[in-house]
Amino acid sequence: NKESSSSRGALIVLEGLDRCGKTSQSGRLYKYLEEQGHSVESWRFPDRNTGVGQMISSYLANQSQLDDHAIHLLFSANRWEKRVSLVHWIDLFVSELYLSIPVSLMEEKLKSGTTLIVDRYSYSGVAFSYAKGLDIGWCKAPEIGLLAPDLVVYLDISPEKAAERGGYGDERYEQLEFQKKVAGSYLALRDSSWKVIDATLSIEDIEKKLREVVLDCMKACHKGKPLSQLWP
Ligand code: NYM
Repeated sequence: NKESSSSRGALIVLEGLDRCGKTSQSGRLYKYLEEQGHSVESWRFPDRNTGVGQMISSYLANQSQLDDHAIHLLFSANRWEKRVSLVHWIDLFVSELYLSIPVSLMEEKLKSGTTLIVDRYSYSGVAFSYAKGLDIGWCKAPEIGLLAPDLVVYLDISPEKAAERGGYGDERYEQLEFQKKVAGSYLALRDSSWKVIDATLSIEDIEKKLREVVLDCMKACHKGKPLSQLWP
């Protein structure tokens, strides 16, 4: 129908410390929205599938060393490369036939009505680098002009509680002392528009609260709330 074809999807971002439960909640939310018949995709940053993403992945696995500023810019570049398509068609050479397949990135998806649930975004970028001691203004600068989320949900857990959950892997940053600094960074970044959910509630209670704020936000976007850019 006319209304739904002209309405856009919502850009929903989930943030929080490592082990706060973001990834499982985004999976549950995705499943729910899809079952309700919404056009929805589940994204995450870093996106390790691109060339830049592979450099990030090897840095996180301690397989390469990079200056703190350099890795910060790579995380940001990884978001920029997913913002908007440079070319709308990619040519694939398959047994002497050229096939064209459309490539649609963040902006096109939202404009065509797809809601994106994104596990980490610019706030992670700033929070982790600021926790290392970089200047916060410098950290925010490369994110200027990226699409601003319509909703940021912060899954709130203390670093100590998150550490108790176990399962910190071997990746960089997954240590209690550093996570305490990251928690401080998030506090500095948070504003009143963020929806903060207590991440120590039961999985079902978190899921319920998350659905409520997300559905409200999707309604506002359907009604014509314009897309905007960082930092508002
Ligand atoms: N991280 C993630 C950053 O330091 N900057 C960023 O911009 C983003 C998106 O990467 N510990 C950090 C946070 C995580 C790590 O993320 C890997 P995940 O969600 O564990 O794949």
